[in-house]
Amino acid sequence: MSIKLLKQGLNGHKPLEPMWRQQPLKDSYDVVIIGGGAHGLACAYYLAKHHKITNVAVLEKAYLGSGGSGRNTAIIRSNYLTPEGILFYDESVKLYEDMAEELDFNVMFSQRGHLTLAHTDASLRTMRWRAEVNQIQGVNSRVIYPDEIKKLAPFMDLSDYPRYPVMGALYHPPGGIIRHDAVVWGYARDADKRGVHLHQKTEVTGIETENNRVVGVKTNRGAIKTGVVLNATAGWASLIANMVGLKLPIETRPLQACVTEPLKPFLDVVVVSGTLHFYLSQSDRGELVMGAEVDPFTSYSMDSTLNFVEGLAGHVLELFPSLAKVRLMRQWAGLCDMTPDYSPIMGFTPVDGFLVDVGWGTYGFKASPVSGKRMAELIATNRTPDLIAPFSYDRFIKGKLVGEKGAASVGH
Ligand code: PYC
Repeated sequence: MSIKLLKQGLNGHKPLEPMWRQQPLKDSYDVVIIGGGAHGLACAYYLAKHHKITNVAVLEKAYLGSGGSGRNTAIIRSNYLTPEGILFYDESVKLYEDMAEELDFNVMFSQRGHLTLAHTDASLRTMRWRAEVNQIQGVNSRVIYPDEIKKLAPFMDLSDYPRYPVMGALYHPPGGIIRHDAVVWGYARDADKRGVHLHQKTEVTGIETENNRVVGVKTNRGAIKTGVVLNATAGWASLIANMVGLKLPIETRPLQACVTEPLKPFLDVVVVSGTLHFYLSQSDRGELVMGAEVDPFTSYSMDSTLNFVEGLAGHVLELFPSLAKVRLMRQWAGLCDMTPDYSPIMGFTPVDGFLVDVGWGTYGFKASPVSGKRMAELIATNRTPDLIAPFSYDRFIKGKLVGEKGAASVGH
């Protein structure tokens, strides 16, 4: 037990301190970050910590972490398909490994391993390909077969009985799950301590430009002068970009997820099946956290549907028939900004001072630390760091796409 925890226990109950302050909205900031999720907060944190840029406002139209950061299934991994994607997400995993100590906040990162199942010869081939590219980039991934899978997930049906029997899996030991709210709160608390202003219930209603250069932001609480705006939103990225007349190659689709009642611990690995379209993990509370592919239509709706849970449950039960009587407790949806190549868009845009950290599809949460760190570096130095250069806006104009569809959660 930590000394801090022991002291708190012995000192008796004290009212909780707010984790960040409510600040007045100033009429000018050096940097305005739109979106109070893990990406925006991480960028604010790194601007303050690494670059001593603290005259920064994070604007969030609802509450911190109310968007994708609080709606994802908290899976962390770096077993991507392209060298660019692998290197990028690998830095993120490493930053997550140090996060609890760095932020002095228990983010409950559990590196329990991540299995992507292969049910056909074709997907086994893709897993071998991914394993090789991962290993070349120094990332720990390898293909394993049912005898080893059985040891990692003893309750999974590895017989010939399921409609799609398991032939093998890409095993990625550093992958795992984390407490997503804690990541948001940890970054928010530290950014606040360093002088960043966090403004909740502050909706951006317009962005002002002069001669193709950002000069300010309009909000429901008043106008702000600034020369740098970072669009770090998910779900609303195209609408924010439209405010400066910029079109993003993004389609927005809902993604649903759900959790069951708590069960005794029985699953100590993250299981993903691209063919059966599901991912499943067991949280530290014992709940099964489950999701599937994005809804098959574009929409800004965050309604949950029966259709979704019926389809998901059918697929999960194919491999875990013993869960048939488990009850669902909660279901929710978030919005995903899908790009044509299933990679994000980060960096400068044709509008001076308007930067983007968008297009995170269903894989944004796991990139929060690295995108925050590297976007902060870009803002501070006015140079694009090599690690994020492949994800620039102009790759769509130059035709240099970074095709990650084969490794983007489940087959969308
Ligand atoms: O990319 O690992 C992933 C993921 C899991 C759920 C949604 N996306």
